[in-house]
Amino acid sequence: MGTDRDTLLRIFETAVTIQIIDDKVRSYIMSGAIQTAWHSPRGQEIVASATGACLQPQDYVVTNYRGLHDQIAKGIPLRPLLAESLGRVTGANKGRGGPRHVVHPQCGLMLTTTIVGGGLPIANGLALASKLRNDGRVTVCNFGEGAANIGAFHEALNLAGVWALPVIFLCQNNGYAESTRHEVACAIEKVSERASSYGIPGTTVDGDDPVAMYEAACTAVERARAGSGPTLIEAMTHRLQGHYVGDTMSYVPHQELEAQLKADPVPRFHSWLIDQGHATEEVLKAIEEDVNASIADAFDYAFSSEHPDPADLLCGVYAQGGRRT
Ligand SMILES: Cc1ncc(C[n+]2csc(CCOP(=O)(O)OP(=O)(O)O)c2C)c(N)n1
Repeated sequence: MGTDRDTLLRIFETAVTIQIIDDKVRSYIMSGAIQTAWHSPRGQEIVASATGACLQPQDYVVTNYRGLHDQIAKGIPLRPLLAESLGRVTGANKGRGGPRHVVHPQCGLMLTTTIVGGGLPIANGLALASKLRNDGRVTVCNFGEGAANIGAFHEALNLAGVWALPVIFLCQNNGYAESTRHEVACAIEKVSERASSYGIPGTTVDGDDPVAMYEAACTAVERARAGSGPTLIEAMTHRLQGHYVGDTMSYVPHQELEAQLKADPVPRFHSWLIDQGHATEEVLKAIEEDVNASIADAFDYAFSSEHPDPADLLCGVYAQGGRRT
């Protein structure tokens, strides 16, 4: 395994990409330049970036409406990703899905769903297909701790355990499901303890720690790829923005939010890389400049693309294709 310098810098580059894009999308929404619903993954960048670094291009990922970080970490090219987020015809899904329904099968991003807990049984289906085909792929299924209280979570973990499916259930525990704190909705402290009910390993990890997150994800990926079955990872993290853009977070105690904002994992990772001697300020600056250039190019592409033609609305909906006459 081992988190070598290249891997750490790759994780950093992905995390910075997520952070900058998310900050820009929110500011475009607030200025009225774009109109979309948006659920920010700020604060959860390291979970996705470190996990993505353990995966192969052919592996599958399932995510939810807060999935920008998972989509970027799976390697979806920024142009079609941002064009989709802006609802443009050049988007990954021709602008019809928007940010909360992105799929990009060529990159292994198989589902972005708004149905809380809905991704878990679907991830099992993908993993079952891989197992039957013996193609060596693993599936990572991302969801929040709120989703771990949905029936589908329990059904999916049970079946994955029984069939030893090559799937990693990655619970991104950001402490809140909309405005509901974890402890008000769940009688046990650690979601990962639930794994034992289904005969699979469960672990809780600091999701904001790139090394710990990378090692936990790689262990689970190796186990799944070796045919030994699923793992439940609970990655402890924080949501630095509201549930959606416009949510004022009045339900989060002021001091708690202040402390979390101070501990923003991306700048913390930046300082850590320098303190540990993995990179200099110049190296990280060069990475950030490259990232900014790619993002500027992708936003230009998205903004200069057309919205879908309403006349094409039903194309691709029915098996026969084409327009309904
Ligand atoms: C089946 C279902 N129930 C309720 C909702 C409404 N809803 C949207 S997001 C959300 C909170 C989910 O919290 P969590 O799973 O912790 O994920 P997070 O938003 O924190 O990433 C809820 C209840 C939904 N989309 N789907």
